Amino acid sequence: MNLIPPDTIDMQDGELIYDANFLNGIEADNLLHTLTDEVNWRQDCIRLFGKEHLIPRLQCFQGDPGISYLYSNLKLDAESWHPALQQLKNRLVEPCGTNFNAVLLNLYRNGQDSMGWHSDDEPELGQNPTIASISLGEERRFLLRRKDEHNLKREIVLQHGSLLVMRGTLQHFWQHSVPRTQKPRKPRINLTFRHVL
Ligand SMILES: O=C(O)CCC(=O)C(=O)O
Ligand SMILES: [Mn+2]
Repeated sequence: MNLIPPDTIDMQDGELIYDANFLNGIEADNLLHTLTDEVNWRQDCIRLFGKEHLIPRLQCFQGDPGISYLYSNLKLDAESWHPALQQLKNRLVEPCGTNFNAVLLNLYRNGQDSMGWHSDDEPELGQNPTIASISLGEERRFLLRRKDEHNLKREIVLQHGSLLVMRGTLQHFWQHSVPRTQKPRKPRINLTFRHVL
């Protein structure tokens, strides 16, 4: 897909807006290195069908004091904001029209790290959440498929420094994923800013 930023992708239900150059190259490089070194990255376990599994990536949840998020049966209590992310959050208010109070950080160490099909539809995100997703580092494929018609798909290659906004009824009708790949891939960090009720 070749998009001129920022662009709205036709989704039928829900809105998807992509800005390939939200951060300039230097900002994106600096943020990638700072977060790689300074975030308390952890590999959590989730319980699926009674079995414990290590999630295939590292993560960290940050936000305002007292916020927690129940995600795949895993309760994440927000750590305090990294100052760089608090600043970034403030820059998102205008383009997104929302104030975020938390961010989920994911570190995909290589092509084997991934995120399976899901929607960001936890009750604590409210009815029609706006989610702002910033990508840093290696480009990875971000796929969407309709819940009622899995063959109907969209694909975006999320670039270093890009912003993808998901909003409206998108999470009701679409799932998204970051598939694993056999190709060698350098690390990638993704930040999803959310408003947790
Ligand atoms: O890494 C990505 O681009 C997607 C992350 C995601 O879907 C999530 O954190 O819920
Ligand atoms: Mn998601």
